[in-house]
Amino acid sequence: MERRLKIGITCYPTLGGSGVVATELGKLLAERGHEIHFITHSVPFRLGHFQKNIFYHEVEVNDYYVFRYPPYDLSLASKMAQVAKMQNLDLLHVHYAVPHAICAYLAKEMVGEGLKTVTTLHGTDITVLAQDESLKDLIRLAINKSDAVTAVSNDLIQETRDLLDINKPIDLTYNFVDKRVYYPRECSSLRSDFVGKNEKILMHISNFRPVKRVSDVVDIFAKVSEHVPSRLLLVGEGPDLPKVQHKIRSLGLENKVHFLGKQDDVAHVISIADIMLLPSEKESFGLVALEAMACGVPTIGSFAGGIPELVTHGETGFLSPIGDTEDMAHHAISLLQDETMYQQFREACLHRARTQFCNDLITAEYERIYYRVLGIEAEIPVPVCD
Ligand code: GMT
Repeated sequence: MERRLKIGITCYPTLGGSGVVATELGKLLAERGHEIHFITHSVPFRLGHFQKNIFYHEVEVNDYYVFRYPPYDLSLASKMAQVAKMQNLDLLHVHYAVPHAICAYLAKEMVGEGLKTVTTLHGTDITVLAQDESLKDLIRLAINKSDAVTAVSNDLIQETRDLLDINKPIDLTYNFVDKRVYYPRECSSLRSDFVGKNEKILMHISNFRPVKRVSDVVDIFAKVSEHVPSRLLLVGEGPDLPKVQHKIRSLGLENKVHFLGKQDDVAHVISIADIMLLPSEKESFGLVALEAMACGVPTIGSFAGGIPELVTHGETGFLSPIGDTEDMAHHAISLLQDETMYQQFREACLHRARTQFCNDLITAEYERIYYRVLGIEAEIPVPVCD
């Protein structure tokens, strides 16, 4: 192995795709022999059991009585600097620009140039927050001060350039799936809890925020269920959940829709689905569509953001303009009614996930970036993913 690195990782530990990517990446890097220090306010939810080379440092917020708003960001920056000095870290890799990238910059100012910083942009840190004039300059500063910046799709790279007028290079680091976890699971018994032999399952997984357009999911399902005996499984929770529940009741679909709440064993749950629905308004990549792809489940979704870089229209799923639920339903119906086409899509999904987005490939990409910012000459072979 090339020189073993000591890396601090900061992410949102309790929710979201960026936290999943950061945690899974940390675990994979640790397996490859690097020393990983998670610096977060709680244990990352995907961390799982004890693993060699992984350490966790909790950020504690100082809530001194004069503070109306206890300064989490400053506590995080101090903790990053403290861990970096104590553990002799080579670099800090932060996920999501706000506030993590700016905290990393502060930490570097405290530690000195020896500490390098890498920022990964995940989505709404740019597509929503960088549109906010009160944050724009701060996000630009954070990006410009990072030794390397990566983003999870070409679309997000372009949007970052356009919104923030950034000229520095931004590396592309797609989301990935661990092929040892995401593959089609045997799930006939779980499936039979929800559907009969000739019924299909449509699924949506998200944090039910407005950008996910979960109401569109219900509209698509309402149209599909008129033609194909089917059920809709909704996984996750969030602010739009009550609105969605109301819509389901008003359309009289209560008996055909199941709410599964938050689920940990996503690979198992996804494996029972026939189609994943992702009609988002904004989606820098769409990790859930990749997880579905790796389990052999095609996605019907929108052309938003980076989704077309992941879902090949007409091969591993179908995409439509944002909000065009009629077209999305039409695609879902034709796919579900044509078994031969469905099997072709399934095979294409499995192949694309394994070869283009496998864990080994993307982890090696991140390693290459780390060695580059540290000025270490390293030969990282391109892994063969088949
Ligand atoms: O940007 C967000 O909304 C948060 C973030 C998260 O933590 O879930 O999601 C983004 O990051 C994921 C991992 O890189 C991407 O797969 C999601 O597409 C992206 N979400 C959006 O762009 C809405």
